[in-house]
Amino acid sequence: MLNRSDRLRLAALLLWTLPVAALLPLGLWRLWETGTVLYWMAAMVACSALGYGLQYGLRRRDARLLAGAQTTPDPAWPPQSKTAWDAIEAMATAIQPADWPLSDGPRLADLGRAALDQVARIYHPQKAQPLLELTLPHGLLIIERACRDLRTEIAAQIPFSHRLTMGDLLRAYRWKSTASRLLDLYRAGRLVINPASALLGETWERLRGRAFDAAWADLHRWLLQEYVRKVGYYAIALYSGRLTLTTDAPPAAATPASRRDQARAADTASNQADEPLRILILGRANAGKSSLINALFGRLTAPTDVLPDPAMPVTPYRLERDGLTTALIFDSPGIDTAGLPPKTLETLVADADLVLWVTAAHRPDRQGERTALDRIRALWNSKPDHHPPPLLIVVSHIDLLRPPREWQPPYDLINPQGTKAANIRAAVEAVAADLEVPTADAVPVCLAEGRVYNVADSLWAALLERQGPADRVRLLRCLDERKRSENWSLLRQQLAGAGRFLATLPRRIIG
Ligand SMILES: Nc1nc2c(ncn2[C@@H]2O[C@H](COP(=O)(O)OP(=O)(O)OP(=O)(O)O)[C@@H](O)[C@H]2O)c(=O)[nH]1
Ligand SMILES: [Mg+2]
Repeated sequence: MLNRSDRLRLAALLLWTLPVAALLPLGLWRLWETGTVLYWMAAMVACSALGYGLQYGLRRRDARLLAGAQTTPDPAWPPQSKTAWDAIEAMATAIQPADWPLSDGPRLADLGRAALDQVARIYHPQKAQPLLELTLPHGLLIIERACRDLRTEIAAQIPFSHRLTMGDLLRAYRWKSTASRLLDLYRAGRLVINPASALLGETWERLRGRAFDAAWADLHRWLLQEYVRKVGYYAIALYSGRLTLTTDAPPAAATPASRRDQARAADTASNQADEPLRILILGRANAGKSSLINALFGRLTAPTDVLPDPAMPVTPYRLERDGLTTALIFDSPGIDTAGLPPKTLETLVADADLVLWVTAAHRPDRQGERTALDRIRALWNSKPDHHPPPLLIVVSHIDLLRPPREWQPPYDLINPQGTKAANIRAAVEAVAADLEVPTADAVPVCLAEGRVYNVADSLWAALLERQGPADRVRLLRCLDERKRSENWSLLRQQLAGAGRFLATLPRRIIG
């Protein structure tokens, strides 16, 4: 219903437009009189066709621009987050703009809630109302982040969005139906006065209207989809521990455990402020684990000055090299010895960003290693909200393969010539099959002192290749740690706040 002020506004508008609107019938009359009306019609058809083509092209360009301005998932997300993102993406794609008018605030809030619910359901599948698992500050954080991003995107993508007020938009919405009713009236009148031109005009109107409506629908759809994606993105970031309540910067500060290990590292140079990459060396006794560390360092690093830690039977060394995130590399006792109990092994692999598994090429009984490795893999797979650390198999003792007397590196292992090279290649394939890893993840080396081979080139290259995935594991590990410490520090703050409140309570009551 039009209220009184709207009606007066409408009258003002009519008075403004009446003289201009009268020009059309008057002009047509004049054209008719001079016999040029057909030319005018031809020009009108040509202009309409050009205009329609231009509008069509613009719409396609806009669609491309909008598609480019689309929230995408973080490539560093673990598998569970990717599942959640697929659900959000499916929800965004299925959105019909007609179902979600922008003027209906409560309905839009429902849409945001549905996106949140979608994510919560994946992280808390056993809960009937998973959304209720979210704390109030965390809920507010998602809204804050999603709104911040949407604001910058809208400002960047929608022309004049920084000049249009919410009132403008609402008024435009309210007026739309009135205006179209009036337009219908005008069209009917025109049809009576001049059927031919009205018919042409009608076709033109329709084409133009359709093109503009479609462009508006595209924008409307983009807005809704981005809204869902943004809410989903931050909900996923929060549930997977990548968003914490207190700070914004990606956390890579050294965790307490790594600070301790750095202090224990044989080479106690200045401690790194950033969290180091934690590389864990595992394997059976005598496989060549300690020799691997020496070969990687290129010199003997005696861990004599290291304090023995009975709870953690591993020895950390600092590993620095161009192109590699500063790392701590941990030497461990054989997995088949009493020196590495299963519980300790579990803690170690849970904290590792990269695992180097050393196995001797000349010892073909690998059932025990396979069992241990499968247990470790099961442990990793039980945490879908984490990436499993990359695993590299180091196949040592290749110099002892048949013929054992022959040792004349380098060997071409891609096109093996001679028995030794063929045996090395066969050993690598056997190890890969026994431990169920791709052959590309097994690197043959010799670690015997004075005979070190294939470490400086192939092994280092394989290590550096796995740095990206290992860094992702490191970052998630830091975030977990920060979330843990944040929980405590927030609780401390809140308790302190509550304490202050209680202390001043008597005064407040009396005052
Ligand atoms: N011939 C040969 N000997 C090797 C190779 N790698 C290691 N060794 C020798 O194997 C023996 C055991 O090597 P370590 O590096 O101490 O083995 P480890 O895995 O650290 O053994 P634990 O610490 O007892 O579990 C040492 O005598 C090494 O010199 C290799 O590739 N070829
Ligand atoms: Mg050792």
